[in-house]
Amino acid sequence: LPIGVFDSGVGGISVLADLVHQLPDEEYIYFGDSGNAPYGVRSKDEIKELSFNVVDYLLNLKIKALVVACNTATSVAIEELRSNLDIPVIGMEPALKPAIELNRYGKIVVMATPVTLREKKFNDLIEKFKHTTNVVKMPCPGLVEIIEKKGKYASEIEEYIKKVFLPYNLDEIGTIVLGCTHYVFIKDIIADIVGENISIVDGNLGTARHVKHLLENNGTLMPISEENCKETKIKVINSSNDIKMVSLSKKLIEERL
Ligand code: DGN
Repeated sequence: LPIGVFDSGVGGISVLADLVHQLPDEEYIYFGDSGNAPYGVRSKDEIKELSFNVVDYLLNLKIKALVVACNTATSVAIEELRSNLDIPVIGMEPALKPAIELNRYGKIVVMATPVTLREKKFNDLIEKFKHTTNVVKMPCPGLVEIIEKKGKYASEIEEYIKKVFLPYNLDEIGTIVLGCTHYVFIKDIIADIVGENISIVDGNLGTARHVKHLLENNGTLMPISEENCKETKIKVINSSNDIKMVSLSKKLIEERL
């Protein structure tokens, strides 16, 4: 059976890329709920309802594991999803731990949707590391919307990123955590603006490794094939019929392979 992956839009494709890279012999169904994006400014109840709708759809197609490739949906719905499903459910977590492990001088800035930064899940995570670090929350309302837009968006993103970093002295920042799967697509733009002295980390690889580990443990991991030219089977579904998602997924997956 395939692994189901979902996000409010294109963001989770960045997670899919790492999954395919780690587990090329699996099959995948990706559901991007662009028709209802962004989730990050909605109420908790709405996000839960939308998430359950997508998950029901994926379960009907039969999947062996669910990856919630969205930090926002993970923050509000992961526990309920876990208790309602009898397959492994893997969510996202802003990569605070990897950022701390980098052990760089300076602040750790976590960029994410307002919901992710406000929810208990993230605040529990900060609490866990409160003695070791200096974490700055940087909510980025509206950024997902720009990334979801069709066509070129680089200049709009540049303007946005410059504006959110304006109140900060870049010399005091050591690491930036991309706590939203959409932001992985604009990593290069962020890097150009903040400069090479700041590290930028995301949680995608951690999630992909976690999926591998869980499937290994429950005996449903596809055996890794000898020849690595086998093509991974990926089905992409989009609730707003956006072809950008299909072309993006092809591009990103090729890049990571
Ligand atoms: N990719 C989602 C996340 O990781 O939070 C974005 C959520 C949204 O739609 N705002």
